[in-house]
Amino acid sequence: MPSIDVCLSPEMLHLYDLSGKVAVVVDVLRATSSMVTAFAHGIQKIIPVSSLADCLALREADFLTAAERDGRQAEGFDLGNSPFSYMTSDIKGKTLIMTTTNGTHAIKLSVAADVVLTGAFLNVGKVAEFVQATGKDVVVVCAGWKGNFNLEDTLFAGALAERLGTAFKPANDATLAAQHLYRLAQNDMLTFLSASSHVQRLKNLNIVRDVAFCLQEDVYEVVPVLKGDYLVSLESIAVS
Ligand code: 3SL
Repeated sequence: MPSIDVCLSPEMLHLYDLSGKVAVVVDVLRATSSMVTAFAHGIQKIIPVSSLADCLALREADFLTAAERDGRQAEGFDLGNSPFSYMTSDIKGKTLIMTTTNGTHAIKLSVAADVVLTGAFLNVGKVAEFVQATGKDVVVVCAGWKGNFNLEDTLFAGALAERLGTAFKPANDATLAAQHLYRLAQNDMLTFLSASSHVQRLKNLNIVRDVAFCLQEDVYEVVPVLKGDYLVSLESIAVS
């Protein structure tokens, strides 16, 4: 039986062997939620990069750039990290180069996996379907915050474990803890997370509506998957 494991922070990734497995990278607030939203609105490719310098260096005519640091849009880039900025037909067919404080870095750190995809509450059902179809062991890589644990990514891991049900065995206590937390939180995740550090940080920046949006389950049916250096939607690979 395949297993589901949870890496609670990218700092712990050295303890995990990703080879032969599916890595589901999650940064609920807000990087992977924005990526899922962008694919749902027709973006063609997202190139995740770790640094602002790489984001600028890879820029080409017609590419969009997105950069966030400490919750704010970095100066000199087209977009920040709010899912609402990707709800436009202007992004259709475009390539986006994106760097965020934690999310894009966690993706770069997960490339040893057989398959790397990005998950969020917004697409958790589709992620579960895909993972189930592979039959491979899965590791949820929580982006956290600057190497630290965060609650919202752990809740996503719990939600995914719940969706996978008894067909996947919990690999260790991190999975069990994530499931317990998700069961406690699922009826009102917004209240459950109200004192959490990143929700507080976003509140201080007046970014409250993003939090409520990102905590909704199964809004979109897209699954961003890493193909070489960039993410595409799984559906586009299946069609081509
Ligand atoms: O850390 C990240 O990658 C971001 O998602 C953080 S924020 O929500 O844009 O502040």
